[in-house]
Amino acid sequence: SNTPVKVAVTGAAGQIGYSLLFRIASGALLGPDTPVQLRLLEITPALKALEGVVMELDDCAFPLLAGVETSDDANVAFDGANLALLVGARPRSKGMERGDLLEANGAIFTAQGKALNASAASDVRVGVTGNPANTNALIAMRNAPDIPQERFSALTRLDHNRAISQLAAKTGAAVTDIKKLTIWGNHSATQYPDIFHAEVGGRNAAEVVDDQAWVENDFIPTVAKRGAAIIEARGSSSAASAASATIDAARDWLRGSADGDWLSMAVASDGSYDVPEGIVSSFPVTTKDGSYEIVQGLEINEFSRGRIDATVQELTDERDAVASLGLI
Ligand code: NAX
Repeated sequence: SNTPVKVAVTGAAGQIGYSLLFRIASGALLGPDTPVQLRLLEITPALKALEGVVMELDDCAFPLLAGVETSDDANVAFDGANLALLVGARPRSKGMERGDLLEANGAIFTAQGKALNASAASDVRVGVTGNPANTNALIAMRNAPDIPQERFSALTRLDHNRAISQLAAKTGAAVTDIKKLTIWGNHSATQYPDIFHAEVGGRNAAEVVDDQAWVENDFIPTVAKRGAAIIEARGSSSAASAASATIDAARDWLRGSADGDWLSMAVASDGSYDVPEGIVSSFPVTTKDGSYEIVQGLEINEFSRGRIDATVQELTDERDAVASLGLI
């Protein structure tokens, strides 16, 4: 029999959810032969809006959609989940300090970590999109002691895809010609998109570009500030592209990265590249059958070292802040 894969999505009535759910239900995540059951979590005041989204899912008559459950209880939504996409989070509101934001999200991700620990399937993979994504993933991981920490990741695939698009435009290449790009560190303005190991049509990208000023003054800030540019243009934050990256990341994690290429994923550091063990930081990874491996042995030049150290410093500061709040 073809048992449906249970995919839990939090924040399902939000903007990203409105794009994400329909693509999962259409087969973009698990392929054309795998039925999917959606298990949707929202806060109580958003359950009515979520019912409207479910009506639209019904109205698509997706052949692969084997059912939709909704709840405002994480233990119900995560029950038996094989994949949990944690999209819902508390946005920063006016006048909110960084510490307040970490605390508000800490409450959400401690509870969801505990619920995953208690209710999810034994093969669960957890992808965190909701911001601050790296630290939210760290909190969920540390509150789910029975789930191996390699089952948690935070989304830097949108940054990765943005960087591929910018590099393709600069070099006149197709996006499919760009390989081995890396996002290091935090999904924040300090992230470091690294082209020194990337390839454009099989040639070293930094040599093809041959313009360090462009890398420093144009490429890196454009990728790192893309989210703000989209808010400025669209009047709301990136949603369809964030949903698309959430799908790409989960699909490649479960089904594997391409030969001769790698991906960017924020995962628990094992100390590789002198990133302190335990923080959730973005690395170059290869994936296969739901597991990842951090790409080893890359030579890090002085410029990259400084950028990696800066974004990692921000992550250790966030880790220290949530530790002092008792969240991990
Ligand atoms: P929305 O505000 O449209 O939707 C968020 C939804 O989450 C809301 O419906 C809300 O009710 C729900 N929610 C809040 N607390 C919840 C809880 N405890 N349990 C379940 N649901 C809860 O935001 P949207 O634009 O969809 O963005 C969602 C998150 O993705 C935000 O944190 C956003 O900052 C983050 N992003 C992360 C990106 C990344 O690359 N990692 C890029 C896009 C996006 O900015």
